[in-house]
Amino acid sequence: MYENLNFEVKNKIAYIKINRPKALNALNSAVLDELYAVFSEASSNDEVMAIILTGEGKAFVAGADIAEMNKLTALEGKEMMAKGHAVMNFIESVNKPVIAAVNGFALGGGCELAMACDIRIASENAKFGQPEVNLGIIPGFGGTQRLPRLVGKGMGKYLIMTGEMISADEAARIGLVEKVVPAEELIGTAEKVAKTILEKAPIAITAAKSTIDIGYNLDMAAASRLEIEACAAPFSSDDRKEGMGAFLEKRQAKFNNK
Ligand code: CO8
Repeated sequence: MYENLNFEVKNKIAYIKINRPKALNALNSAVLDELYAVFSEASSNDEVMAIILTGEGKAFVAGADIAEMNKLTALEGKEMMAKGHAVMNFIESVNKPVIAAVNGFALGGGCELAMACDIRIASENAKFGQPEVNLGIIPGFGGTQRLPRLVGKGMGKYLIMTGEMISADEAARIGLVEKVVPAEELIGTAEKVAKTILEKAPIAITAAKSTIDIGYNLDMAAASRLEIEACAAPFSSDDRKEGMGAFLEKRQAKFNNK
């Protein structure tokens, strides 16, 4: 049981909803601990093949909890940042696709949380931003690194140095989100994307995720070697035989996920 989260598993999809709407789902230490725990649970549950993360109410997450942060010494702040990084890095490393269904404000630590997910679907009313400079700090849960990697260095600096809040459409235009849909279609669209991925060979999906994430931080020569090694595992799998065999026999592939 979680105090600040709802968690359920249905049809191979784990649904995680941050449920602290009175504080716009702000990430305090307890929420970060629970996020780590729930992603561990979803990751180790064999029934779960994809994860959808969303928020209750009008926010996805409005950032780290400012009331809690305000009481921290620099050393305690550092510990909180390390905890935030551990959560974001763990989400990124989970060997199942993670889709952020961004239902409202995704600010500061909320934008950082969405960026740690593999794919971001936003409702039309969602808002994104890294407003930390308004509080006298900079992003501390990975934003200075993940944002420029997603939207480019110039746009990353623009958003972090101005603290500007942008619309879902603008976020899609700059590559911060992959799809924008009406609010009532948000979870359905995230499910549709998850189901499309679940129809593919699971070993290929896991290999694609980790090869992209690890390779992104390597030089091209090392990244090429990584891809060659990483493609070897799915290449020798039954799913590869099935996928290619099905194509050649002009039939639908039946992977190990059925
Ligand atoms: N932390 C704590 N409480 C929050 C937060 C937050 N980030 N955001 C909103 N709340 C609370 C409000 O205080 C308010 O509480 P109460 O009802 O008790 O007064 C309640 O949620 C509702 O908020 P508002 O009344 O402000 O709602 P509005 O619709 O008027 O405004 C906004 C919505 C625009 C989202 C506004 O709430 C806002 O600007 N929130 C703060 C956004 C922000 O600055 N986020 C970045 C935080 S810093 C950060 O994430 C850095 C992470 C890494 C650093 C780690 C260092 C340790």
